[in-house]
Amino acid sequence: ESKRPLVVVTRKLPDVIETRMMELFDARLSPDDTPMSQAELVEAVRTADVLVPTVTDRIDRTVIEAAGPQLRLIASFGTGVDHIDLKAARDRHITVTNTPGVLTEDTADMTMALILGVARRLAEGERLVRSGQWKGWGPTTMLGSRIWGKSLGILGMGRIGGAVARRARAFGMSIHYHNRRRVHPDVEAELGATYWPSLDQMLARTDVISINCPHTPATFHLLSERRLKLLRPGAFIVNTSRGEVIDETALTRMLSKGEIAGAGLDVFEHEPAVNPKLLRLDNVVLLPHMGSATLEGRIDMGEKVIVNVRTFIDGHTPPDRVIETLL
Ligand code: 8YV
Repeated sequence: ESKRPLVVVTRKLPDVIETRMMELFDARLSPDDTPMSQAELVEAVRTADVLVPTVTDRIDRTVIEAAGPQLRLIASFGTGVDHIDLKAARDRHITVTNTPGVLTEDTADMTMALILGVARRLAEGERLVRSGQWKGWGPTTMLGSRIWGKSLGILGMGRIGGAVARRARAFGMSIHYHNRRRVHPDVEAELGATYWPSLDQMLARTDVISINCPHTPATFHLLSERRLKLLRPGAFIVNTSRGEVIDETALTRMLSKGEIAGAGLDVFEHEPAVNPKLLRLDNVVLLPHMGSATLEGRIDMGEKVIVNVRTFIDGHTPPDRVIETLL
């Protein structure tokens, strides 16, 4: 019998996934759920045949260059791959895979939750009730803004952007999007979405902007102070993608000054650190990166990781291979 591959997993995964991994591989699982340090990652890649990192692991050039020659696959547990230096991996002929598709609907649900949460002041209302300060119903208390009839600008029309568009349409919003490429006309028609080749022009007619693009060098701080200023009066922003796409310092300043009406943020520029000034604002809903955090989704992600690893080990191209130049 050939030697089973040593698969090192950096974080605690759902039990069913860990059990399956132990059946299939020489799996080194994470006993506790603390993120690995760079030193621990370097140590892991010296002997691992396959590394299964998550979004909390910076797989930078240092880590990749420390890998022993046996490391051939990085099978990431997650869709975003901005934590992995893909060029360094390519230089070492290491294949990278991710888990797209299975967290699309969950992340789109969370995007809607944030849109509704900000517009209808959900977290603020909840805080009011819990504080014991609620004085009873009043015709002008806790007024939010209606999302029906408002325009939603989707930045990044991939799988998640499309799932957000379908939902938002059912809530009576008009759908606009900006993307590097225009999507197929049939898809556009199905989503009822209007394409804006110019992000600036889209922002100028947007009431709610949703970030659904990956973080790449091209999208870093794409929503700069200058661009945020283009939004319509009363506009707000939601982000379930990556914090780096927004200039968080500028956003915080503008929220404080009321230049942006609100924000629903599931992701931050320096997670788990959150700008302390954001914590003091009432017009923001802040979540701890839980856009895809459903039990079902995590199991689906784990199953995808297993399929990628098994396919690769059997000598075939894994289904979710990340091609760096396509990002
Ligand atoms: C995951 C995410 O929680 O998949 C992503 O890109 O940001 C999250 O949905 C994370 O990646 C798990 O590693």
